[in-house]
Amino acid sequence: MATTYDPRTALLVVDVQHDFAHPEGNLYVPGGDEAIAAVNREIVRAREVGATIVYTQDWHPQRTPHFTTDGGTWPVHCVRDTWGAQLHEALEMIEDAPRIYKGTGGEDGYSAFSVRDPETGAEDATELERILRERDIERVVVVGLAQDVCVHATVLDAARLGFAVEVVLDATRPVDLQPGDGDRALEEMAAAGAHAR
Ligand code: VGL
Ligand code: ZN
Repeated sequence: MATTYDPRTALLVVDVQHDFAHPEGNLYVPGGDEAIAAVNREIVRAREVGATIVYTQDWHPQRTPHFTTDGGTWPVHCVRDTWGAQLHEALEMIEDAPRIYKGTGGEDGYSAFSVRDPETGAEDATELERILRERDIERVVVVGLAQDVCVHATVLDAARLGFAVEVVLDATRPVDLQPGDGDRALEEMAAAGAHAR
């Protein structure tokens, strides 16, 4: 059954950026480009009934311990103000929708709700929770990339913060850095109370 929307639901469109969603991107998530049509379908549905739509972007400085070049986990990706960091050109854009930039200070920005210093482990909140509370949001639908990284982290934070959570499976794809990461992420999200559709 299709996901439903209402004014107390927010659609979180996670990191549909060239580096993840374009085959020439630096950290291409397999099938990421194929998920965009499904993401757009959700955006249109959410828009029709006045649900809140929030776009997130991974937005890194050139040097950060998030990148393998500085001892981290990931190839260089989503460096702020580059093509790779732009939202994919095929993504349906809603004017005036809030945008959340994460990782801007060199932190890991996996969850749309929080960032984490990879060296000290210190966590800090993004503006997302405040935006959702201001609008009386009680439920979030999460789509975008990558299912086993930023979608996963966002879903777990949303559940922890007390939001009802749904993930739309055809509108996300795992990066599967280790085989099975995508499936493990699905299990953890389900265990946290999120519903997959
Ligand atoms: C992401 C790996 C590194 C994501 C961000 O958006 O899922 N993945 N940084
Ligand atoms: Zn990143």
